[in-house]
Amino acid sequence: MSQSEARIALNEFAAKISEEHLGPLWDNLGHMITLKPKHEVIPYLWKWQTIRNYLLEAGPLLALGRESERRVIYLQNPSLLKDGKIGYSTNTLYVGVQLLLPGEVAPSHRHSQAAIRFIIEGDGGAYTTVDGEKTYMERGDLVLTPPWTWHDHGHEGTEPVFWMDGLDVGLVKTLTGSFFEPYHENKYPLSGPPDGSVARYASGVRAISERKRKGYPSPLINYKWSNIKQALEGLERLDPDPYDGYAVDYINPTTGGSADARIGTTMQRLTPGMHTKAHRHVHSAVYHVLEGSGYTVIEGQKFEWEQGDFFVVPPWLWHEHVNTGTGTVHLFSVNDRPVMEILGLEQEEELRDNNGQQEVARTFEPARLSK
Ligand code: GTQ
Repeated sequence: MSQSEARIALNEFAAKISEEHLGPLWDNLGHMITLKPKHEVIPYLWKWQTIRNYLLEAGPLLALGRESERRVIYLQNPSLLKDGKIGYSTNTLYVGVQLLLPGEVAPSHRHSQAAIRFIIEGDGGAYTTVDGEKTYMERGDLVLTPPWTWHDHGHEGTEPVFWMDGLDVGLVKTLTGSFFEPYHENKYPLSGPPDGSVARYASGVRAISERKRKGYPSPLINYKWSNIKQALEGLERLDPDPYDGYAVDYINPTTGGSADARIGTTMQRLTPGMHTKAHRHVHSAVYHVLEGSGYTVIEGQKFEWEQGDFFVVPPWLWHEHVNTGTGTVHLFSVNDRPVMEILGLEQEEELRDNNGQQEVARTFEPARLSK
């Protein structure tokens, strides 16, 4: 049999077994087991003013209640929208921005997805209740609602409050583990005074009443910005990380592991003029610019950002960060690093060429979806 005859015979063979829902590995191995991570997630950037204006427009349009649950506009990675898909921010992560108006209540519910909130704007009168602990949310705070904990949001202040939601929606969907349950009342009953966990844990020490507590979820539900800021100031006395500047991971005080077991949370400080080296890693991340201005180069493309903006760093793409302003930059991000670590999938590589920095080939412009 000649080579081409053999190929034809093999193709016929493949067609024949496919009728029994069987496939030949020899044709598909390279698609299943790729040489390096392959995915459809593209780097993208969303402007804060666009999201904020649309949310304010949605304010009077959408009443909060059991039909709507939450007033949230979320980041749809353009490449994950194909084939009628809903589109998240990366394969694993969903990020949205939520608006709560004075006096409103977003009713209590629970779900198997992990969720974090990062507070962007408001006068401090808004709160989240997590399994009966009420915590007031100020700009820069990170609030956890671990999987399957009851949570509702309310607002006793006078100004609209905006925060970032991060959930592992894509991950849980892929793993077919989604469950949701509404609470039978709008508000879950309080089990103690507000911010009990902050009082017991937030300063790197813990109340002695908590000695026996260990494991997941984290007993601390609000990582106050004032504490995180202080930690970053302390780090400035040391050498910065070459790829991430002065950076901290939020941790569970009883384990030292990630604050949320599945969603990694990180805060980076870039001092004026700082330009980090490029690296790439398996985990993906969604960034929010808490303050400052600069840009991130992702695979040769420049993403310019300022306060409030969001951008996606997909898996295994080269990226580096630059502070171009006169002030300090603080970048908050959610990532799926804890999952990659637990599953033994995390890999990291540093860029060696060009002194560890990329050539900038083009600058990102948001593309409107034409319908
Ligand atoms: O506030 O509980 O953005 O359940 C998506 C799902 C927020 C929330 C989101 C949610 C919430």
